[in-house]
Amino acid sequence: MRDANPKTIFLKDYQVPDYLIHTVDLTFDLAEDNTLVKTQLSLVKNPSSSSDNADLVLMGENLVLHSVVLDGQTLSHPDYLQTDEQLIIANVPQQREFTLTIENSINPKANTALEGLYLSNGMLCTQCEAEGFRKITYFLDRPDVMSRYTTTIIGDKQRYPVLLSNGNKTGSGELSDNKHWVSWQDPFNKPCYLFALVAGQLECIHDTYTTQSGRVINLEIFVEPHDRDKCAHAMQSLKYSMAWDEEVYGREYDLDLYMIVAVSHFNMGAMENKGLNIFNTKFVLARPDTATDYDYEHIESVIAHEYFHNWTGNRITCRDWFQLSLKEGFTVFRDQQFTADRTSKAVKRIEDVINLRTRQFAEDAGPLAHPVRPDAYIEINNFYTLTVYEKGAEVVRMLHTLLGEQGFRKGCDWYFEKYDGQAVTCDDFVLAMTTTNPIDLEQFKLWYTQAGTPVLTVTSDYNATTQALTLNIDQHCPATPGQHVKKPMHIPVRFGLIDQQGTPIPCQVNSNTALANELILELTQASHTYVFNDIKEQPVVSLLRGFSAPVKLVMERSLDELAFLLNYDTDTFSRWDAGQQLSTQIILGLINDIQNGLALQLSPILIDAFQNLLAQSWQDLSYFSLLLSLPSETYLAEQMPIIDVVAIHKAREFVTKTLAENLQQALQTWYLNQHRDESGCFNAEAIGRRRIKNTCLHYLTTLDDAAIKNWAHQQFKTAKNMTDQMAALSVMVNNPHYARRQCLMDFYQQWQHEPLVIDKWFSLQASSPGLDTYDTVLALLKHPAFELKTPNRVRALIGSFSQGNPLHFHAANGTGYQLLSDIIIELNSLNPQLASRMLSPLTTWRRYDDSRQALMIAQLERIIATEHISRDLYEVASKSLS
Ligand code: B3K
Ligand code: ZN
Repeated sequence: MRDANPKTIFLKDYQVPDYLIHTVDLTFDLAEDNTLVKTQLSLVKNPSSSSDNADLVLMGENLVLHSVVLDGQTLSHPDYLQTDEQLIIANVPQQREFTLTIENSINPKANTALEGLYLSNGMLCTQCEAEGFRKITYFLDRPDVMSRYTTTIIGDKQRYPVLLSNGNKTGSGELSDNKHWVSWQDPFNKPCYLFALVAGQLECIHDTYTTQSGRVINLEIFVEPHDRDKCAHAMQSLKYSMAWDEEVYGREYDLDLYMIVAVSHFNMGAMENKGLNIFNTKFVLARPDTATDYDYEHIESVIAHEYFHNWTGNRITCRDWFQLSLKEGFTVFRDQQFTADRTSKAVKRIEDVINLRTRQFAEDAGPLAHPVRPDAYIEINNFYTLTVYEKGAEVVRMLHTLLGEQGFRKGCDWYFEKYDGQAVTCDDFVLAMTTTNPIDLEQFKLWYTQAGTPVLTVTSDYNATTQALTLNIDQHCPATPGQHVKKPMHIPVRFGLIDQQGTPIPCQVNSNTALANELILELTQASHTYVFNDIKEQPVVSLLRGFSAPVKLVMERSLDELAFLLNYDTDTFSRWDAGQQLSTQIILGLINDIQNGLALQLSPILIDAFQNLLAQSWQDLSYFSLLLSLPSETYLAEQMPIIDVVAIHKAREFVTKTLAENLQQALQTWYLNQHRDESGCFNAEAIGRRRIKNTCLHYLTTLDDAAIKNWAHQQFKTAKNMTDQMAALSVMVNNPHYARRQCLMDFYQQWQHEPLVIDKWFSLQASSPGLDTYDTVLALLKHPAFELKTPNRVRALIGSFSQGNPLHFHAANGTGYQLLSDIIIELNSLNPQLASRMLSPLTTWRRYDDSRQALMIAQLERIIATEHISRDLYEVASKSLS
């Protein structure tokens, strides 16, 4: 372990920094294996600090220190002390500003952790969030130290013709030895996690954007030369994002230049460095023949997300890393709103809820559950979680729901105005909302501090004589690690009633409020009873519309009632959700039958419901496809007390195939009507056509029908866009198909020079339910294109197998677990962040049967015994075992 006793950092111990850094002047002399860094800092004792210690403690890791100069005086021991993680300078001036100059060197080539300055395909680039700047130089590496930066980069002209950093370019020139230099100045104060440097042989795609106030901003996307034809969509997305933030939040861009660089080796999606975003190539590069509709949508939303950070994250940043959701939850909410506006509101909401309910709910119910604002961590990189991001966004969404569009905007305006240039907390964000709106959010703040997913238990009773509907809602939040007793939360529940013809019934919470077709019930107590009067007939209750709160809803409903809501609910989310609950109940019943050795029979209610859907005409074909999609195996697993991966897979397959058998004609008609050549259209109609067509193909190819198998094969061979080609290949890989091997080989041949497409090829094979998947994964690990140092490749092969293939990963003999642990142990020394992320499927061992539990625990114990285990891996492995 890096540290024999990994230290836990607590929010309650937060102290203001003892020193502030006004200016940072950096000079880099680049070389792959030995980059020299000269840092000149102007520092001052922080007037708000109460410490009387005159030592300055800087953080630094893996640095070779050459010299330390204080106000022109070269220091030597014992004026300074160097440890593995710190540089302590004794007796610095307390009453005046002072200058510290440090020279050190680093080795980007040896940096496989991809944090700090590292090498990717010959290009040098940085990743500093959360604590990577300390791997570049000694510094006060914490977000509440904000400084003005100038950066000079010196490098070889051939190897590094492009030299970039934050802000505006202020100078450049030639040097001897075939070198050149470029200087950059960032006029905005920023924390060091937003620092960035890029150097390499890059092509620049240039465009401009004129802001609403008339300023012309230069937009530049830098990529490796062979990728220059894949940047148009990213550029367009950036322009849409800039216009949207002006229109919806009144936020304009502040520098004259906005740069994006795409790199192949990246631990996450992208990074919002001031004026110089660095992106995983996956979220920049797209051409219709290489990227699917899904990729296009993700690129647009990640470009937007990083752009939106300029205000929510950069201009106003986090006081400490516990406040991470201040910038991430809010920015995710903003990118969700943007995508909803740009595509289909209904589809976007459903996709976000699917992600939340399958993945975040599992996190919230597992050994690593933590509040949206965690109160302790060992390694902050482990807290870039679904809870901080996605649940954090739901918390902001609830504020939006409670305050309304205008009230929320007033709060945001105040927040931007008041805290611009500062490092603040989640409480400050809530304060902005209460200052500008007549609302008490004290109880609401529990959403930031209480972990776990609240469960709402609902009963309703209609009395025909009194014409009253009584609705009872109880809330309960289960215990999570370290939090055994929970308080009731403030929960907005969107609600409506429908009559037997599907018409909304106006209702009111009490006689003082107006009648409305839809209400927001604000739960604050453990139990609430609402009585709705003058309800002339037995109504159907539609609850948690739009998924107005991140909670689990428990309400007994008959299959008929769910089928009714699937047909009639006026809320697009609740309508879809009724269909999901209908299929879930049916599949869970079949799982039970499988476990009891009974013959399977599919309820005609589901067949009729789907038939009904297929018989209608639809405006939004993407929404229609979602209505036709069954809940995933992962979602179904979450609904079971003990997960039975084999029965889940069998039951779901049975339902898919039986629906296909019964609805073959209608599915074929939809497929054939929507299957047309759309080489490059990325608009809602074309996307919808592809989506519904491929959903139908997915059902149809479960049938043993030679004609349909040919359709898939033909679609694969003639596809002009990646969505169609991939959809065809995927049904051929996931079902027995005569051309499976051949098409997989052809696909590789066709795309071997496009790494992002080859990732799809790895991922598809690793997630196949086919019998030979485990052996295939073993073989792919030895494939020349597999590379443990490339996170995208590891995620494509190992991530898809362990997180997207429950059937094979949880094979009863434990081979899946062993394979994953072998990889994690190797990754531990190469890339601790990636190793710890890959561990997540093993942490849920409590959810499986005794025999699988024992096998999973054995692997976790093996991992925890790894020599030199990283903090990242240690924290996740030990918490999941304890
Ligand atoms: N802020 C970065 C995430 C950095 C993760 C560090 N381990 C990307 C984003 O959320 O926009
Ligand atoms: Zn973010």
